[in-house]
Amino acid sequence: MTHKAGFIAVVGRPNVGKSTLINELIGQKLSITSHRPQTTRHRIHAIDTRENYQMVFVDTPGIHINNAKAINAYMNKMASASIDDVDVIVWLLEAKRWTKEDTRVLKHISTAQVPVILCVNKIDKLKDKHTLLPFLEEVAQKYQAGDLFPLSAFDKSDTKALRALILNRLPNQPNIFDADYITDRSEKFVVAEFIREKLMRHLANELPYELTVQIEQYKLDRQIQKIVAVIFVDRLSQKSIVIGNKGKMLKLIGSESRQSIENFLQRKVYIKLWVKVKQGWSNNKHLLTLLGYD
Ligand SMILES: Nc1nc2c(ncn2[C@@H]2O[C@H](COP(=O)(O)OP(=O)(O)OP(=O)(O)O)[C@@H](O)[C@H]2O)c(=O)[nH]1
Ligand SMILES: [Mg+2]
Repeated sequence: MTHKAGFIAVVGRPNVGKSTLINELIGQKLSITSHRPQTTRHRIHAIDTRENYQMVFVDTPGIHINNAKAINAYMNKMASASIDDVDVIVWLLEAKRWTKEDTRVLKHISTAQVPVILCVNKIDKLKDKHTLLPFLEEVAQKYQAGDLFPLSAFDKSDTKALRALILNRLPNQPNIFDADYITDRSEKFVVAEFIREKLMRHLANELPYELTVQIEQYKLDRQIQKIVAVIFVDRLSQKSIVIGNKGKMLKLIGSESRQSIENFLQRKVYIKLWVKVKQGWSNNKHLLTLLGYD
């Protein structure tokens, strides 16, 4: 039996469903998702190892146009760098929604030297499926991909078919990582991201991107994972939003984070959250490095 393995970059503009699709493809929640654009900030590998293959998915921040802040430049750089050095590119679009940012992604993709699978996601949202065909034709005019694949990330038969398509394009080679690896990131990193996911889901409307999470303490104490994390905000006024009326918001963030983390770690978790102001972190290269954006 031949064994296949390789890196698959999943790229596209923010909010098209890259992280959702990767979680579905590997069958485990690893990458954080939310209804807000620019949820993913760091490149992360999600590894799926089976008897006959190892797929290493590279989740990337959405390529976007607003480049003003240092963090935006960092995110775009991470995303475009991921297009090189992979074996397959999955480029994700959203059904019937081509934007200027998709045109920007197209520019990066057009120089790619590896097979590109162009996926049109969220087709479950279309009321009339017949309207998809003209969109696919329009897309095919802009870019001739090896494969054009409409799907819904939530549809198991779609993700199964996509997995087979990816497998077809992977080179024959042994595993790249140990079979029991699921990511290149540390447990602590994933835990911090899960907390940030809850913040994005509940508060992104109030504080778009001015949030980051740092784990201050992480230790196993009699089978219980003890976690102390600090939520950094940009301004003092944002601190009270995160804490909420009588501390309600922070409590909710804490309890939802605990559930996700327990699911991921498969052990009991105790979590304590603090909120601190670190002014201007999202536009300060030095602070970005200190907070792990390097
Ligand atoms: N209806 C529908 N919603 C989807 C589908 N795939 C993803 N979504 C939703 O789209 C939103 C964005 O999903 P993400 O996976 O966070 O998108 P992303 O491309 O990783 O976004 P960034 O990390 O910000 O670049 C979430 O609310 C998802 O639940 C789909 O196939 N159908
Ligand atoms: Mg994402």
